[in-house]
Amino acid sequence: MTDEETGSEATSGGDESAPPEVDHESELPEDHPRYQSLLTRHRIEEGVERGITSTQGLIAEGRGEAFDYLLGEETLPSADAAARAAAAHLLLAEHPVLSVNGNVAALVPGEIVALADATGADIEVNLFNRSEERMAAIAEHLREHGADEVKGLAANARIPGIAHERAKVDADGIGAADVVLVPLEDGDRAEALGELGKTEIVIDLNPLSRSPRMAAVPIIDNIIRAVPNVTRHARSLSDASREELVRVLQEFDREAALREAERAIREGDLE
Ligand code: PTJ
Repeated sequence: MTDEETGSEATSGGDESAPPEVDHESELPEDHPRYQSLLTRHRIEEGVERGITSTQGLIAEGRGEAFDYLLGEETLPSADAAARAAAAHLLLAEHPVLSVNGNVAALVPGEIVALADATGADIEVNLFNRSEERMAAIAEHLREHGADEVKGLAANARIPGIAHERAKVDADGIGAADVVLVPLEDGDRAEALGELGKTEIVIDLNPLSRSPRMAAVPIIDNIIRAVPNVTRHARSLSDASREELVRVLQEFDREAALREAERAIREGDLE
């Protein structure tokens, strides 16, 4: 669509209508009041076009976006505290793993690589709608964004108690992990990973969803903001002693984080 067809007003700040279709995200107007939402939609759409994100991922994104709208598209102080606790868990872990699905790969590929670098975590692709083509496309996409090694393709271990494709993991990846970041998922795998004694960090905009409710650390925030925020905390905690990191974990209140997010969504002031 051209500017003439949409009217140039559409791209100016203050007008909340979507700007004309863009080929690259750098063309999105950063001063648009709904910039973050436009960026997210653009990345997800491109993810589907590139065979990275499933069409169901579009629906999941729409659901997340509604919650983010009610949160005012901002990181709550309780979500920031959760991001700090997540960083402490990842730094204390023997074998941390960041699990990546089609939405995560489309939305925050470079940011996941940066978090893995800051915490020494492995990156593993794990899909609900698993196909060899999508697995390969996501691994390639992550490598293009700087990942050295991407796990998940061997699929030589299974998580007990899961009937679907998400049960497939790498024995030396999620299979051997003590701490796993599990963003944007349903509750089945979160529950099964918990039963294996793994510590779970969940990023999900819905505080009522089963996966954040199962997690040791629920980060109720948009993944676009949450992953860079965990990385920022990991960098600032990189010289912290074991005792200091344990203190960060002890000070974090998961129930309060869930409660605060639910309160903000139900009672939020949408000025
Ligand atoms: O790539 P695949 O095949 O593994 O499939 C991935 C999807 C996301 C399609 C699959 O895991 C799925 O259907 O997930 P659900 O059950 O819709 O759950 C997704 C959760 O993520 C919902 O609670 C959404 O509110 C939340 N969510 C969506 N977008 C975001 C989000 N949370 C944080 N940031 C987002 N951008």
